[in-house]
Amino acid sequence: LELRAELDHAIHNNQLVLEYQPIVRLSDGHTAGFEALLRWNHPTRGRLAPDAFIDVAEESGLVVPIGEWVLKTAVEAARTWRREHPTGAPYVAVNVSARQFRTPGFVRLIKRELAGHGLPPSCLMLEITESLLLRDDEQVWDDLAEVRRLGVRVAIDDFGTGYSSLSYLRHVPLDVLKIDRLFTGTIATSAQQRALVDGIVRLAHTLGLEVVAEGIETTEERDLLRRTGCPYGQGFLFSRPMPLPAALRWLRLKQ
Ligand code: G
Ligand code: G
Ligand code: MN
Ligand code: NA
Repeated sequence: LELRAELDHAIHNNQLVLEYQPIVRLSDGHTAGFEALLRWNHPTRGRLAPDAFIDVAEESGLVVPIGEWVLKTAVEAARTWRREHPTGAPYVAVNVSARQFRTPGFVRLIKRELAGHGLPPSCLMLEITESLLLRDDEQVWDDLAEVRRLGVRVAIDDFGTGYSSLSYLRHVPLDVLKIDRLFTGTIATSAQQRALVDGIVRLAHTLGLEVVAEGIETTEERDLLRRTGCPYGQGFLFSRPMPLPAALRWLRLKQ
């Protein structure tokens, strides 16, 4: 209960911040996008990652205003780096919780934020989880389809950690599959894991999905992924999540 009150307070007192982690094209290191990751500068407990408060946010409904703030802030960031890099500007990928996605008006919010900042929808990617897709909820699928009709891309996050059947991948309106870092972290030491990642990459290609491998920490992992045909990656090898000014410096150096 205390955390809930503090979180409410946090929204209004600028204690929430976004950091941006580059998503890199493995063939040449080009920055294709940034994932926006939420942090809470808690007055006494220091910097908190979402795992420490997202459940409370969900249960209390605060995830809705927080999600609005995240979307707005991320879109503003995308506009900022687009101003500096008009061609080939990176997209911004935003994590969207199931509760947030199912809030009435979510699609309207996206339209409003994009239009308000004069940004093409291709600048935005939504990262959703498998659990959202497993809901037998027609509204979710309609909303996903509508968002994609706008030109916003949709990624499935943490792929491979849920226990869903693969069959839904054929039907779901998706553009990108993000391979969970659980797999990335073991490819260098396990032939079995390597085979599994290879299978996921092929499956994605067959279904016309783009692939991003998460949690790349070593050049060995990067090279193995590149060799399996995985086009994009993200992880501490390239960069930790960083505040916007550092992300802009990163782009000036790399782009
Ligand atoms: O850096 P990392 O600890 O940020 O992220 C932990 C988890 O929190 C990840 O599963 C990530 O998807 C999730 N997450 C990060 N930012 C956001 C956000 O803005 N909204 C939601 N709902 N989840 C987020
Ligand atoms: O669930 P999601 O993929 O949205 O969460 C991203 C999380 O992964 C964030 O907490 C981010 O800080 C973390 N992360 C990003 N790159 C790496 C990495 O190379 N290694 C590890 N261990 N975590 C990473
Ligand atoms: Mn994510
Ligand atoms: Na993930």
